[in-house]
Amino acid sequence: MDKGLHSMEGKILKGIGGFYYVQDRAGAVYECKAKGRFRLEGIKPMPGDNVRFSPPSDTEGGSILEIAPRKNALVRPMVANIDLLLIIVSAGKPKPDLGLVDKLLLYAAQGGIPAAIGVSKLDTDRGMAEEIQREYRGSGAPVHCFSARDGRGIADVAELLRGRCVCLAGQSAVGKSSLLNALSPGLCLETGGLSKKTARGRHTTRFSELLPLPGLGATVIDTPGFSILECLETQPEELKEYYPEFAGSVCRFDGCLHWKEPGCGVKGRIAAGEIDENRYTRYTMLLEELLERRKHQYD
Ligand SMILES: Nc1nc2c(ncn2[C@@H]2O[C@H](COP(=O)(O)OP(=O)(O)OP(=O)(O)O)[C@@H](O)[C@H]2O)c(=O)[nH]1
Ligand SMILES: [Mg+2]
Ligand SMILES: [Zn+2]
Repeated sequence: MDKGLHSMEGKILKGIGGFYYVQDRAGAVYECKAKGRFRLEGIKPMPGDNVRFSPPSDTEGGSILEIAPRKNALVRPMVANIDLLLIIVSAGKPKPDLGLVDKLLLYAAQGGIPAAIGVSKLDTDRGMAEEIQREYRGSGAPVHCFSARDGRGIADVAELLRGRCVCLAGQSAVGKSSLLNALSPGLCLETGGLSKKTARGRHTTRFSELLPLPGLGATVIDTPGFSILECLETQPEELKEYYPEFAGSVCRFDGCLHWKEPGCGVKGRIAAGEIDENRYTRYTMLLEELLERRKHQYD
């Protein structure tokens, strides 16, 4: 128990080859190993974990002693205790994949993680940025438009991130790393062109890394986010619950999926301009995908 005397509290930034890099409140980083007991208990420390640790001394290496209960955890990228999933979509190139945005919103909601949408490259297509903002007005996720190139909207995104642990997600080349560089120029993250797809292997490292943004008291995790979608497990009947804009619609049938049923109140509200039609159309596509998947489960 004497170890407790020298123990400190911190957050795991990354793990590599059995070592964990733990940052204390003051910003210093310590190399630690996990106690064997964690392996016995089947617990693997992950980036984002809040831990109690004993720092390395002259005679002994650093050691993680205790892991605080996680409020949430993503599998890919592997990270715990996310305060916000920031979904980035480009107003210009690459062509916005709003179906992916919808799925990421669903993924965040299922994990109990608040989500926000960042529309990047505002400098290239203002009209498209405004269209995306319109489509997600009822989604419950705030939408922030910005340009890492000319700096517009960056201050608002900085406020959104302040003091939080934020996971970025979105298609390749939408400008996630460019955004982080604009927020914190000292990071010097590598950015690339649209053809960067071929270099994808470099991003799919097994280890997620939390990057501190000192000026904002925030930590961020920069990731090629599309891989986190493999584990979407939603029942078709539940899907509509994840669309706040549908709430309060009055349908003729109980349990209306807002799909092909007659007397569906959602469709009436689309006609009245209260629900965005494109977001609804993508809802039906996702619903059909989930129904199809279920059908094949029992084939
Ligand atoms: N016009 C314009 N181009 C931008 C902006 N932000 C980023 N870009 C360009 O978009 C390309 C991709 O940017 P990255 O920041 O590497 O994109 P990423 O999302 O990190 O891509 P991955 O790491 O592959 O997932 C680069 O050529 C950037 O210069 C912007 O606000 N406006
Ligand atoms: Mg990047
Ligand atoms: Zn309905």
